[in-house]
Amino acid sequence: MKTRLTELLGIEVPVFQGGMAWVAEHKLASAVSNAGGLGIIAAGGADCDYVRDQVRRAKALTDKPFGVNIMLMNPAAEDIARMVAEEGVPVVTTGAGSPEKYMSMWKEAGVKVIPVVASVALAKRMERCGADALVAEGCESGGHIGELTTMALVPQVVDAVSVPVLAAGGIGDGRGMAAAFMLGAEGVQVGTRFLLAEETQIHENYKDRVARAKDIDSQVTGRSTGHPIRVLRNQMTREYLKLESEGATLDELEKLTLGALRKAVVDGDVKNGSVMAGQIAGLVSKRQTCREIIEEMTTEAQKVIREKCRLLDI
Ligand code: TUI
Repeated sequence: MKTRLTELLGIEVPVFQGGMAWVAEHKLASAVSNAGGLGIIAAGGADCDYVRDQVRRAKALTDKPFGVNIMLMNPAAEDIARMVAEEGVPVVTTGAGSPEKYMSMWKEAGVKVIPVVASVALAKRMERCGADALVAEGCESGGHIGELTTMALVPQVVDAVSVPVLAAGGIGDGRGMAAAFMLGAEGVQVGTRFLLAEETQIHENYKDRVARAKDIDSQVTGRSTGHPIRVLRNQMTREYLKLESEGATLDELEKLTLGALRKAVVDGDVKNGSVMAGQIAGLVSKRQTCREIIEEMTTEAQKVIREKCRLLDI
């Protein structure tokens, strides 16, 4: 499956594994890269030494390209930005901000830079300062989200820039992947489906909660604080949304979400923790290896496109 993106990065299939904080560590990332996609280590809120160690471990497990996602609200973002250049990490993706000030350093180090954007304005700015490609992430995604849906965002970003665009948000199978191509994307980034990958080392309770999720189980906390986060509903979201509707202060709300992702991912407290997952969680229930996920998605995408062409007499 060749697109400008597979050529740019030297990968076999245009599938990125999303840089999920606390979830996407070196074993998952290297498994995805070994399966022909682009595995991504999430820096999340971690410190630089931890991420450097993860990078070195990934290098030991794969000869294929892999990436590091830098969450730009992390106080250690600047140190991590320098570290990925020093370590010669092949690809960096960024989230929750603009990586403008690091771009020239990464370009000089030969790092491919692929910012995650949630608006056309940021997409254009990123292309102007040298982005090699972009991930256009719709608000169906889990975690920190923007305003627009994938269906509305992707074609508008594709029209606004000339670099390759990957679609993210709500893509969990070959049909979603085929739809992304129809919108003009040249690749997809998948998060939620990889939560259930066999190589994903998270608490079994988290996997089980995602596997049991129904279509309407997804909720957004933090709309009033300016940090909207999509999670699966539980005791924490019930309390949070009640407090939020009563006009609670930022401090009161943050008490509920501080360390909440770790609580869910590591401790398996899926009642009081933050179970970040996208709207597609209701479709995700199979435990598979990364290789099986990637192969199934790509062959299904090819099959549905072929069938639709036949049906439409193309
Ligand atoms: O970054 C994400 N998703 C994330 S990061 C994350 S870690 C976290 N944990 C707890 C609390 C808060 C965060 C969990 N999920 N996706 C990429 C993304 N970036 N989505 C939206 C944006 C975005 C939003 C506004 C990017 C830039 C932006 O504005 C920047 C500007 O300067 O215009």
